[in-house]
Amino acid sequence: MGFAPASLTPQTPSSPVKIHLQSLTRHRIKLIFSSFELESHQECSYDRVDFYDGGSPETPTIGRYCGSRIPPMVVTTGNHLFVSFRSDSSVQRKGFQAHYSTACGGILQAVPDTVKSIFSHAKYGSVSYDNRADCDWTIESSPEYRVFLSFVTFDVEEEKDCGYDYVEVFNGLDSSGLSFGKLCGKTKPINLSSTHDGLLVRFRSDDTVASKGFHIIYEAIEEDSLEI
Ligand SMILES: [Ca+2]
Repeated sequence: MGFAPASLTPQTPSSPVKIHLQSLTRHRIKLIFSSFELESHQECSYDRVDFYDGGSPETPTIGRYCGSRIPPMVVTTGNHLFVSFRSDSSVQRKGFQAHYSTACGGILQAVPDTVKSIFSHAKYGSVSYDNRADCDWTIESSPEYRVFLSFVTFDVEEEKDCGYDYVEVFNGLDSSGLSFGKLCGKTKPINLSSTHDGLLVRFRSDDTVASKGFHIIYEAIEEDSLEI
């Protein structure tokens, strides 16, 4: 169901160290530095670490860091993070240490004939979701397709107005789209479909009482293949 938090502690070899992290639960990847000490240079021309928002160095860059100031937290938009660490042959420093974990939400692509899953949290099935969850998943489809979404399991703290914890799905890629209403409790909600380019799935939880969470599946369907 994903990966356990671990640490990255590259030494300082002369050839680049490349690491590709993938979160199997379609959650974003969050990386927090605990120590950082690389050779300092204004453009990081000698020793440096680069982060990319995807599975390769051809994907958009998140940041390039060197020197001894601890970088800010790195968070991806999808479930891939590519790390490239390079050092030249002179002036060695201690390197860096970082811990990665999953952060909920992200930007997802719905594809025809391919069923994909969203879980409320990375440890779905073994523990309840976290308090103070604040997750937005946008699910985009290609032109001529809609996003079809179905709840496989659903268990979110119940309150008559869903005022504590809730899932809210919007018809569109942000919360300006029409809401399908706040969902909570143990009753599995009906299937949903976007009228055009995508859906936003929002999950919020308050400070106390957590439930099992949910498993959603989604795929792209042709615009005229379903009426809801
Ligand atoms: Ca709660």
